[in-house]
Amino acid sequence: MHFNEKLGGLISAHNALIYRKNEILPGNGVYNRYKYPILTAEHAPLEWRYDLNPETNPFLEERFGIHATFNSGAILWNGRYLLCVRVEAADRKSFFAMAESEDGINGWQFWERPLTIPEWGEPATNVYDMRLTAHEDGWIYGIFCVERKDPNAAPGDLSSAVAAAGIVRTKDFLNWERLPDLKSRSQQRNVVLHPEFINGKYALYTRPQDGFIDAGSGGGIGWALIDDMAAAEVKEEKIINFRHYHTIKESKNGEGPAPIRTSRGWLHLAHGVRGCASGLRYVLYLYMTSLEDPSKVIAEPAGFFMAPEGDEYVGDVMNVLFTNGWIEEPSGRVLIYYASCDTRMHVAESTIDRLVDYCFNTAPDGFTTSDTVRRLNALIDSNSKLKQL
Ligand code: M1P
Repeated sequence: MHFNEKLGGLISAHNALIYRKNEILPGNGVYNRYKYPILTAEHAPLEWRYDLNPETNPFLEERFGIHATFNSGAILWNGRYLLCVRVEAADRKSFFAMAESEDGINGWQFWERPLTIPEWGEPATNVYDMRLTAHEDGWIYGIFCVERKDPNAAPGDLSSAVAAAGIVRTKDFLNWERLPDLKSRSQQRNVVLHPEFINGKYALYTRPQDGFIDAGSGGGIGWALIDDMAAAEVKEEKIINFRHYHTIKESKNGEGPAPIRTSRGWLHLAHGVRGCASGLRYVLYLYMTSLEDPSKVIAEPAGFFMAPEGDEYVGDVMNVLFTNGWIEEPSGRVLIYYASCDTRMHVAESTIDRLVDYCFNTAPDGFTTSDTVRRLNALIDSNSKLKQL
């Protein structure tokens, strides 16, 4: 086939993918998924993947492999729906790229170039999972995982790594100021900035971990107050959302995006991890903390809020839902951006009212089978008293 014909085919297929209209699916009352993933590797611009010059690429071969588009920070910024996407190249390195949509659901397209994030200290081997927080100090902060090879790894150990929290800030998503990495006694991943000052200080949700993979003695999602984001240091850290034996978060958990202020408390979205025969299973859960003291949990429904379904089970890292972005619209609609299997991005929608109702009116975990049966019987009992059933 002639070069131009081949290129025409690529362009039409790419446009068809980007402009495919998404469809809302029936839900469980709490949220609704949308049918199609909103960003996949195939959404990456053709200019990123192909040398489009027939003289240097007569076979129109892909020259730069994009492998996955996942774990995206999200923000509604001056009426614009933006994602800060974790894009993974075929060489396994992740980088960040902004994508934009007119309505938060359809037509997601990457900006022309990926983000160039300045280095701090020893250059990172990999960076990923940026959480965006529009802070009341006027900056938009991005906190992300910075991965470097473990300097203490034994000779021949080519997989041990160290995770730290990298920090950047911006006012336009084009120019990023790099601040020093978060100083912490432990490794850190899934660090998120609270949007408001707490007693004049910045507040971070942390996730202390003993090793690169294992949370170990890190008991769950932590909370630390920080004097200065330009010299951020975890001096004191307390666990506010604990892991528990035989729950969806017995192995690990981590804050998702920055929490949303509601009239009844701060609404939080997080991920929980447990082990099973097929490896680690990542699901999403919700909890609420007090407006007076955002480090105090006031509601947490038992179990998961969202878990992989259908095609979402399959991908690079199976059985994983992960989130680090959501958007609250002025109408109260909430768009939840989540990734499946470290492979692709999806969107689900709900409202603040529905999510808060779910948090306060779904019973908390009782940690035993008998308590689960008691909760189920309580629901059946109250339904049996209804005349219409
Ligand atoms: O592969 C699943 C997820 O694993 C990590 O999450 P956590 O730190 O909780 O284990 C992260 O690397 C995340 O990017 C990834 O999606």
